[in-house]
Amino acid sequence: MLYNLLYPLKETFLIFNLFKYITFRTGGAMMTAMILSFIIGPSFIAWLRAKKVGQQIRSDGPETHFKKAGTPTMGGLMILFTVTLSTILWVDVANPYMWTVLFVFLGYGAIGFCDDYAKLTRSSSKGVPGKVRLFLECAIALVAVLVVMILSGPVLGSSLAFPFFKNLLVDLGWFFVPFGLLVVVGAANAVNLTDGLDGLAIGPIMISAACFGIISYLIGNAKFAEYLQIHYVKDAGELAVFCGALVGAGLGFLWFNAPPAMVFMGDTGSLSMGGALGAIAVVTKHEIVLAIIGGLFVIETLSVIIQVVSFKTRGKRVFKMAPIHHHFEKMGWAETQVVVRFWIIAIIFALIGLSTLKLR
Ligand code: 57M
Repeated sequence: MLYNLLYPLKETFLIFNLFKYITFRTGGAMMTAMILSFIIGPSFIAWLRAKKVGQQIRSDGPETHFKKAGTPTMGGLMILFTVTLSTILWVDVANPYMWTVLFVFLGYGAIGFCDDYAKLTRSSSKGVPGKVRLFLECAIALVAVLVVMILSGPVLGSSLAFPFFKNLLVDLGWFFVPFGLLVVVGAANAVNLTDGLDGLAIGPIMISAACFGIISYLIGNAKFAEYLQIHYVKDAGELAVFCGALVGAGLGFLWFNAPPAMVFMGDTGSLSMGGALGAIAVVTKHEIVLAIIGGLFVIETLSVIIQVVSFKTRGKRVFKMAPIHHHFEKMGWAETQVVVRFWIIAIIFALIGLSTLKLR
């Protein structure tokens, strides 16, 4: 919004020329979201406490988690607020991709909120029925994927890009619709499964958001895209501003979610941020790279699939408990040890993912 209001006045106030630069506005969005989180965080958590928005802890989980009962959840509401406000403040509000990603972010946030709210009011770990949740997630993703396909135009809109190959695009036609759905819904649920230890999810979310900030910026710049021999997506650069806001809000949230956590993000946070990352991957044609950068989320999801399949078919567990972070807790690793080591793995995945930009 500041761009739309102030940049036209650049002839009179030279300094407003700065608003032309996506990098400057990304930094602005990041700082705004972070500072806002630090300011509102304490009173927001106090408000959640007053409303008794406390987490139910499953009795079949690791014993170390029992003491976490009553920790305020739905901290994702703070993330939704700070990211949305900072993005709208710093982005070019005429950019359609930004609204599409924001639609997924807020839509998935609303689904997560209903789920968290249902769990609280029913005082159990069962929220919105799984099928209803999946239907709503697919409906929102469908709208977003169709809009992206229209905005990107024929061929590019329905094509899948391959990392490590120069400008290799395979046109999936209408099959791109279910594929895009899988990316958005899958990303949201993978992040959701990962969010089971203090700080575990938000670290890799910030790492992925930072990587996708860089990717969006390069993809949306014709010169950089040509130099790197990656496909150019006009207007996608503005998504860097959203990614910057996500990193800023993530840092602010981590301040309060650092062990021992004062607040959990809830499904409100995990579904919204996961869904948004999926939507950004679809816009930037970096769906496969999302699976690399978000490799930790993929491992967490695979551990659940392997565990459930093994248990149902052989009656035996592969892991002491799934998702895999619980397995390491059960092996005796301290919670912070699991978290920091998983962050290290997430950083390694992110570096491999980013290298695909150059290694072609
Ligand atoms: C969300 N939610 C956390 C918090 C957070 C199919 C099955 C594997 C599904 C899976 C599941 O339900 N996953 C989704 C996991 C929960 O956190 C809340 O949920 C939000 C995220 N959606 O923001 O509001 C608990 O996680 C801990 N936590 C922290 N710090 C944080 O910053 O310590 C969360 C955030 C919180 C808190 O204890 O209560 C969760 O884990 O429930 N189910 C599971 O993950 C369960 N696994 C399981 O049943 N495995 C079986 C299956 C696969 C066969 C097995 O291995 O045998 C575990 N969940 C729990 N205990 N709580 C089992 C043990």
